[in-house]
Amino acid sequence: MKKALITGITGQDGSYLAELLLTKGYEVHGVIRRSSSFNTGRIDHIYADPHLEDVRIKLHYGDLADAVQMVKLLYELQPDEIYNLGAQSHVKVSFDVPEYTGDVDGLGTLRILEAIRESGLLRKTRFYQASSSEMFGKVQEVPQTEKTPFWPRSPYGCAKVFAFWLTVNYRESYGLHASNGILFNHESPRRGETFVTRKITRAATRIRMGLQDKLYLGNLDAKRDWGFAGEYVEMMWLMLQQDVPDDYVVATNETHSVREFCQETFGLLGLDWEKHVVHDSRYERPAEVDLLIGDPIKARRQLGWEPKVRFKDLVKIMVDADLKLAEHEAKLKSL
Ligand code: NDP
Ligand code: GDR
Repeated sequence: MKKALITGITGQDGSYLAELLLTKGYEVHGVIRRSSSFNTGRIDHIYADPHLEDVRIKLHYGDLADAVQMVKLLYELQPDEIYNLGAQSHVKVSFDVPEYTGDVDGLGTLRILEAIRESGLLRKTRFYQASSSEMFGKVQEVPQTEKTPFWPRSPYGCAKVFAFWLTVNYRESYGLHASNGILFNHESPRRGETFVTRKITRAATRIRMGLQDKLYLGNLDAKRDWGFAGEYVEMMWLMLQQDVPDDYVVATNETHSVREFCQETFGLLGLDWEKHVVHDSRYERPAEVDLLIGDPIKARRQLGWEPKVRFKDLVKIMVDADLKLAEHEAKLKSL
């Protein structure tokens, strides 16, 4: 039975990836942070009591800021595959906590790579790094490919560039099977509620149910290549099944503005977005990434991967899920 370790298992992608690996017969280990309130909501449905027999999902306390624990964990587990998804993943927040973001997203990756070396796993373990389209930043080429130069526009983007090159460097220096997935924005009903897509679908459905009236947003002109998280995690796994490690863009090759996301969402609910969306400059960033659109042709040609969920399908999936949540909230309120 193959053993995988996921950092960031409690996040959006970690939860989908854990599901996928369990269906493929893996023993799945996840690193979770100690928190004063429960932070395992996204994986509760797959979590099993460790007292039961044949449990294939196991959680370990740890933190990407803690190198010693990482070495201990790798030494103990000897995983076949490591998926490094843990991160302070909010771009705007990275301007507020740049040092922390650099520590966790940048140095945190280095800590895992060194832990692999330190625990003698360079020949055994395969490594996936959650790289990001944010690394492209300032528009230099459209669409963006694996060859497009990086020009990050946030502390988050800078930290991810550092982690990207470290991953390449450990591949070239030590022969580690290490790959970068350069993933463009991907969303789902499990998306954190402060990212713009989920913020919009949550607010619009609550407005539909009479639970709120306004939605405060920043820059509506930014364009993103939005895909569905559930199918992007398949690419993470596929990359580690190849004989040769490599870096791949994962995207839909379709781009839409935040404004269009609003129009589509409110439209599905029979609402006029312009009556509810209010500009608030606090949600703008000191430097913005204006246009992202990725060309996933390498992923299609070499790994046979192609996204099926398009922009409108994605909005519908998210609206349907959040409408159920809002209906439930409205019901509770009326009791
Ligand atoms: P989320 O923010 O949903 O999840 C982040 C995960 O990282 C959570 O499990 C979080 O734990 C964990 N984490 C945060 N800080 C630490 C730390 N110091 N030590 C250990 N774990 C930590 O992100 P996504 O699932 O959306 O993204 C997964 C990865 O992919 C991230 O690295 C992100 O930067 C990257 N990425 C995401 C894209 C997207 O569009 N979603 C696109 C490209 C890259 P907790 O639950 O306790 O907060
Ligand atoms: P992004 O996602 O920064 O692309 O990073 P986010 O959803 O936060 O922003 C997308 C765009 O929407 C604009 N925007 C707002 N954003 C937020 N969060 N809140 C608002 O109120 C708002 N109003 C307008 C932003 O300015 C931006 O242009 C995501 C994260 O998942 C990263 O971890 C990942 O690496 C990249 O996607 C690819």
